[in-house]
Amino acid sequence: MTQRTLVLLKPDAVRRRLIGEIIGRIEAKAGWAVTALEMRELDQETLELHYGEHKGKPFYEPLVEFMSSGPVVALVVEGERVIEGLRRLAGPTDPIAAEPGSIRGDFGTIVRENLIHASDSEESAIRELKIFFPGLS
Ligand code: RTP
Ligand code: MG
Repeated sequence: MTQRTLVLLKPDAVRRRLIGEIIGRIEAKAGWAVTALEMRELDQETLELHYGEHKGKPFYEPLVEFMSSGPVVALVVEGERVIEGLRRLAGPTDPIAAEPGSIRGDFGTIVRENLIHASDSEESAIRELKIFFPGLS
């Protein structure tokens, strides 16, 4: 099943010069391809759309502050079962709980600064891709 997912390399990944390392791990997966890529700063409106499900939670405000603290790299990744696969490659939200070998397990520090976002379902992927890459057919 070929799918498309949205990946964000968060501001900590950019600051720590991990863009190449993370994209390298994604591209190393056979059959996965980066089909669009953009570095950009995220405004409040975009973040509210993207992380709207978390509005009102205690971590929401610090999350938005962190996500707007520097540029992110937004990617479209396509491939076989890429939605589930990228969530596994990223590892659990909390880097302490993430296995070595996963991106968050190898490089993550605290739960908020966990380097990477990847859509968590087909519905999320469709919704999020529209926010970041509205021109995509
Ligand atoms: P993401 O949406 O960024 O891919 O991460 P996720 O699905 O693994 O985690 P989610 O529950 O959607 O949370 C979104 C992001 O909010 C930050 N967070 N901080 N307790 C906390 O301080 C806390 N919980 C979550 C993380 O940056 C998380 O990735
Ligand atoms: Mg999430």
